[in-house]
Amino acid sequence: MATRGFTGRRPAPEVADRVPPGQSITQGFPVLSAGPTPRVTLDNWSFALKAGPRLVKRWNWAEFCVLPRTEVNRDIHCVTKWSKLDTTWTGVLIDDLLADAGLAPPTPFALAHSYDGYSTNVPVADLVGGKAMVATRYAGNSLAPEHGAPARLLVPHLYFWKSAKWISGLQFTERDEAGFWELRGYHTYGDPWREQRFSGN
Ligand SMILES: Nc1nc2c(c(=O)[nH]1)N[C@H]1C(S)=C(S)[C@@H](COP(=O)(O)O)O[C@H]1N2
Ligand SMILES: [Mo]
Repeated sequence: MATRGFTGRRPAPEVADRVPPGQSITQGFPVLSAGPTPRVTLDNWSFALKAGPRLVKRWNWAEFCVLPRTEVNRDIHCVTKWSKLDTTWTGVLIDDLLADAGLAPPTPFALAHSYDGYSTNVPVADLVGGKAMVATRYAGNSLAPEHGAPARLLVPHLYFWKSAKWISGLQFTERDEAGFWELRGYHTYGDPWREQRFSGN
C-alpha cells in the first residue's frame, strides 16, 4: 500500500518543480534560532543603514511604518531540508529603503545584523530588484517573536538562514564578509536550487 504522510516525502506532481533537491514540504512553520529570542520592543527598535562604518540613515518604528509596503507570496527553503510553499509577507523592499535613504548601493556586498548578535552576508544583487524585503508581517499578522518580530530580512530565493530575524540593520561591505553561519561552515551564497548548503558544496 502506498501511503502519503510519513513516507510520502515526494512532493505532489503539481508542486514538484517548486521544491529544490533534497527538500520536503512542511505545512508547519518550524522555528530555528541559534539562541534565545531577543526581547525587542517597538519603542527600542530601530533599523540602521550603513556604508561600512558610516551610518547613512536610521529609522525608528514610526518612521519605518510610513515607508512603502509591499506584499509578496514566496516559497521558502531551509537548509535543514524543509520547504514551505506560498508564504505571504508584507514589508519594505530593500529597493524602497535605499530610495528613502537616497543611497545607491556603494559596494556589491552587504551584511544583515540582528538584535541577537546574528549576522548573515548577502550580495547586493540578491537584495535589490524586488528580491528581498524587511518583513514586518507574515500571513496577515505581525511577526511572531520567535519568527523575528518586529522585523526580519526576507531573501526567499536563498536558504532561509539568510533571512535574518530580529534585524537591526543592513551594512554595505567592501568584501563578501562571512556572517554567523557562514563562519561556521555554511555556504557563503546558499542557493537551494544548487544545494549550496555547506562551504565547498
Ligand atoms: N537573528 C537571527 N536570524 C536567524 C536565525 C537566528 O538564529 N538569528 N536563524 C536562521 C536560520 S538558520 C533559519 S533556518 C531561519 C529560521 O527562521 P524561522 O525560525 O522563522 O523558521 O532564520 C534564520 N535567521
Ligand atoms: Mo537554518
